[in-house]
Amino acid sequence: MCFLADVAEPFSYSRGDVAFEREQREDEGKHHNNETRQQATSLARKVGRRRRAVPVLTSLIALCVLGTAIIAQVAPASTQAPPLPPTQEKALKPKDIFKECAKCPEMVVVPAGSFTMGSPPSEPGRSAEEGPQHTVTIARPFAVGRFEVTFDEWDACVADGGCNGYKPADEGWGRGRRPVINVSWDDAQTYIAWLSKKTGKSYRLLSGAEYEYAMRAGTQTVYPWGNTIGTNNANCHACGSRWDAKQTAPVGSFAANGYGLYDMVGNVREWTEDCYHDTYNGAPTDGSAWIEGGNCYDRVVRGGSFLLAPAFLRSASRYWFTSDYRLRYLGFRVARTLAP
Ligand SMILES: [Ca+2]
Repeated sequence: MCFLADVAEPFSYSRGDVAFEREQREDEGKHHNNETRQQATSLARKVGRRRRAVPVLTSLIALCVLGTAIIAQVAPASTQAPPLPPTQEKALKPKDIFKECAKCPEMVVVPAGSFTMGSPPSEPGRSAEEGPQHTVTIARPFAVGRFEVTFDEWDACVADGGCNGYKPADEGWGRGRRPVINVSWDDAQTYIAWLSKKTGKSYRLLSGAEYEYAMRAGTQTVYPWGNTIGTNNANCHACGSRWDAKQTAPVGSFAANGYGLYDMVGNVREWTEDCYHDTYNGAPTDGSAWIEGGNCYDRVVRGGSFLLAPAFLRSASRYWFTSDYRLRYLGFRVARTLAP
């Protein structure tokens, strides 16, 4: 068993500790990267060069061959995993998995349902902002990223001309299947805009309520797997994993929760759509993002990270960061509303 007080945690802090945030920001935030924006037009230029290389009056057969070559180069991203046709979208069942372009995030269908959001006053490690507990009912299934958005997925956005050409630093831990880090809430919105445009579907962040609902996956325990942190269930400061307090783990390195979602607990903290409110008084009860009446300069983050003590990984735990913070333990995953 592992409690917050047991952990000699260099990065532990008091909730609302603005000094900590400032310190973190100075230490590791704002990795403004001036790398040149990758040109998504490179393929078009290749095609253009090929066109110029073909003699003007060669046979129709040669033109057909060229056309086929162009299609072969352009097609894969859109044909390997096309956006879901409406009939297939309507037929989706909970736990079904889909993705809508070759390098788009895998999405899992989460069922409709109700849960108790927040924590009881008796829960060790909780804070006042986790109350009052209230019932939230999510009327319809929705889709949630199976994993945190990875560097591979982020870099595909940049290569395709999206994400403002921003290539976040990986801290020397590697890119690939590790979760993208050093991305602000504002950066996450650029990825979502690219993904939505590419697929023609409305991708978005999860609301805070959706995050907790999807993380709990039908449980009301402190963690999705029980009331203690256990061993090697996640990546945190004292989770018993090989990455604890050092770095991110490749996504999917731990068991999925009951809805088939990975790393909702730990690894990187994740941005949500919610603006920050210091209690749940007046919170929506339908799972929608809580924007009204809040401080939208600060956005709610969820799930804890590889640097944080187990108390911050509790299902009810939440925190916030200013929307332009870029931190080495902060990423995101995407969600999508499904057509009825
Ligand atoms: Ca996470």
